[in-house]
Amino acid sequence: MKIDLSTHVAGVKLESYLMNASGPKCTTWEELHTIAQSHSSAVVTKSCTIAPREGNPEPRYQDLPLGSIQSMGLPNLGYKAYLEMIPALKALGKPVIVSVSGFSVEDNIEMVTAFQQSDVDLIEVNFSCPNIPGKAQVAYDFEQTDKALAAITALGNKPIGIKLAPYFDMSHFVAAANVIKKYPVKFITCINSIGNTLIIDPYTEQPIIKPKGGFGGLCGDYIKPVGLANVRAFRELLDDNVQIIGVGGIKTGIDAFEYLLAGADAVQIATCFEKEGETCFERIETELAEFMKSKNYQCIADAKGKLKPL
Ligand code: RRO
Repeated sequence: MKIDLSTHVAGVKLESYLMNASGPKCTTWEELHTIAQSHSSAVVTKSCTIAPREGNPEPRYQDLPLGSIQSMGLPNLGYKAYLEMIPALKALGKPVIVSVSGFSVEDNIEMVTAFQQSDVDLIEVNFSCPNIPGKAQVAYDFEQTDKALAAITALGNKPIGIKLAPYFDMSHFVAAANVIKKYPVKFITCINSIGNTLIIDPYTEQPIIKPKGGFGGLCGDYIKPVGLANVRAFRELLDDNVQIIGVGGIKTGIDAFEYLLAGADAVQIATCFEKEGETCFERIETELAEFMKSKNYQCIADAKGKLKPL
């Protein structure tokens, strides 16, 4: 029996539960084309800004034994380049999800308005980049999140979702969920990297990345328990008409299955894609299907959100 891994996010059908995350290897046309040719069920673009950006000084990314740390600083081609790529990307046959990350509400209004008029399938607004010197993460400021959502959810009919920072306190899950509930947010993506962590090389006595004195976003295995908790908490707090995309430390089919139990409608892969390349999508898909088969689950809905009480 073939396991059906198809799913829906904000009314968009995805042929499988797995896609790339905004972040690694999704900045240029060549990279996005590679994702479209892989088993990723959608093409998600690198977060864009109004103007093109080189990003932070290097070294700004380092592999770690259980993941990575990075402070890329939003290197991207500028939103107009992604706007122009959309017809060709769509022609490759998969849903396209654009990620936008303005430095102000006005920036986000300009970009969301433009993408609302495009052929993109979903718009993910990034409220949680931790790596811009002097800029706070919107997702940690609930008043700012409220104002931003009021503005960007009123610009058209294309589904809007938001990429959230990891939260670590139950009161913050409740506060974030209460703001989200006020607006037609169709999906949330959680979590972004754990921001402002520090890895020190004791031999050189230096940080291992350069920007912000070494402070950067922690990714990969280290953050999976945080990602699972965020997906679980929001699944319990939000109505079922808000889909949840899980991200954080997924590198095997069993990791993906854990996110499914927590309540994710789909998952995104960042660090594993960075390290392994685009073959990871097919590998993880096969592993997930095999694990579900071993448990007699036939489709995503059979296990979604079905974490059992202990
Ligand atoms: O580019 C980055 O430094 C970056 C972004 Br926009 C983000 O949302 N999360 C992250 O860990 N890095």
